Amino acid sequence: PINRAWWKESNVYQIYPRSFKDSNGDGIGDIQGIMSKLDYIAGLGVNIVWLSPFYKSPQVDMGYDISDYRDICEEYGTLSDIDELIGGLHKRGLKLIIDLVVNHTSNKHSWFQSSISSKDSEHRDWYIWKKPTYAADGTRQPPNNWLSEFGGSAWEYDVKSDEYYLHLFAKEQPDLNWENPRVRHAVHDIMRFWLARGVDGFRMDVINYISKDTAFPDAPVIDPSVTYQSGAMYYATGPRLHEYLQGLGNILQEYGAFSVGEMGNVEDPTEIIKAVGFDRNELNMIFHFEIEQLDYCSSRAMSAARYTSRTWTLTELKRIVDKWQSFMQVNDGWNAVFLENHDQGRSVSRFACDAPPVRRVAAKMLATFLGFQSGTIFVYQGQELGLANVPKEWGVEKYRDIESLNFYNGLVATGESKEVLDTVLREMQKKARDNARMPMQWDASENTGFSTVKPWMDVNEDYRQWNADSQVNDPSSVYAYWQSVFRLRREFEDVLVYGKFSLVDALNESVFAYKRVYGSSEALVVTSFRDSPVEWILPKEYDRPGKMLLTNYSRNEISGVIVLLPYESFVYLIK
Ligand code: TEU
Ligand code: CA
Repeated sequence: PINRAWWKESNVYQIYPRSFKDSNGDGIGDIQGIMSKLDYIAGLGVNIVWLSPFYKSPQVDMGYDISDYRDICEEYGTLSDIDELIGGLHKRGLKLIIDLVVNHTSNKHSWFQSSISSKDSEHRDWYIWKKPTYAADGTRQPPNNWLSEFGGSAWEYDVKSDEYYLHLFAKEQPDLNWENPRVRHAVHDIMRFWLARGVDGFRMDVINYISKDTAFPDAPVIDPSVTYQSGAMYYATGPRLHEYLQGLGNILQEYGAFSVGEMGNVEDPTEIIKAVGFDRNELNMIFHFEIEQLDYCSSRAMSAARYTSRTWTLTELKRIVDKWQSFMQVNDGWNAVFLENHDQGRSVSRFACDAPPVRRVAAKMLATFLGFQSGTIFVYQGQELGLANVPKEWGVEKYRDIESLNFYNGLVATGESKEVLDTVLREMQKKARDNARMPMQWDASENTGFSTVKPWMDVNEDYRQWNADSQVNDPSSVYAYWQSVFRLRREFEDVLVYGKFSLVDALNESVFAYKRVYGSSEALVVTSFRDSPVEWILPKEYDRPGKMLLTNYSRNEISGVIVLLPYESFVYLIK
């Protein structure tokens, strides 16, 4: 029998503070803005809110570059606003988890300021400093060939000390040296600081990157057309990862806190199960990125992979979903199930279709696909409304994110043709992180009710049709559909939360069907990923009386050969 836990029965709503709601008319989302929307969030039926970084930050990477872990970015509010938020959520029975970004800090953090000030600084070895290497002709080079996730070398040279520091992300995000026990203690203290304040747990940013292979070997050349290469195999599951995670796990346990770790680029699933196994005392669950990378080109690295097109098939998606669902079941782990976050394109645009006639059913289909899997379901702000990617006409000047801009501007700098640049822009419109970062669409008024002034990032022009105000009281809306998903998960908890997952009709390239089984109850989930009708032969064992729990058209019965309408989906409970 499966181990039950409150966090397995929970579902999460992610808020990106800069883009959620502006309360004071400066065009930037803030904590009081979130306060004004707590009933909206509670109304959706989630149990946990995950708030992306709100700490003091130069905002080079939108708050994932933290300069003070114990204070709030002035644009977002004050510490007492956070206290108020915790109280407001708890009053409504919701928990708050916050982002723990401790693979790196901002270069403006006092630790780094001290570290870079002198080789003798007490914080020097809080970061990863290495001597240069030299080419045959004597030119100075970085310690190895690792590529930064935001382009260029992962090492930045410091003239004063003639050493390089490691930054797996922007050069303004130096990596902490977890080998140093003082660093680990400092992180533990930060966790205690927030847990004592009342937060209920953490989403841990790139937490699998904290232990690096201390030999820092050169990465193999996967893409010969570029100088720097992904070194992920030397830091995605480093030698001391689980030791460090257990250190974090001890504190989580002390407080009974929730944890979800972001774990991209992990090759070996046994490493994952060590991180999330029920009795391991590390993390509750992790995010993997295999679905998000379905439409990335795997022969390139980082941004180049993201912005090179790749077509995918439904059976590939099935293989990935089945792999993780089965894997966790067999190993007593637990999945974090998601399609969207602040780093990804909108799912309806990317995995289905956002064209007007089908957008609503397509968004509901994806809610069905996602919402009945085994795992804790994560919904990103706006996903519950079926919000879409940036308009196709947007030029590069409308984008704000360092990841896509560095990549695009790098191509401009090397003199790439207009044709190449246009291709990249087309891929950005599908997959750039900014797709998820436009202001949340609250109503049909100017600036979509997000702000009284022009927001920090342009709103999506479709906001007059697509906004929360028009959906919350409409039983046929995407929002209402998500409400049903969460209600059904509660109502049929045994089968929909704890039931065993398996694929149905696994080789079908148009229909993603699966079942959940618990004792004698069984739920059949059927979703069509096609924009035209498809015939689907109902497997004989489902040609039995049952109950339609949810449908995105108006189907009541199923039997024989079913003609599934474009993006049709349903959940059928067998009696
Ligand atoms: O993201 C880590 C990361 O690698 C993503 O940028 C990437 O898009 C994903 O793994 C898919 O390949 C986290 C944060 O979510 C992101 O916003 C930060 O920029 C990054 O860490 C650095 O803190
Ligand atoms: Ca504001």
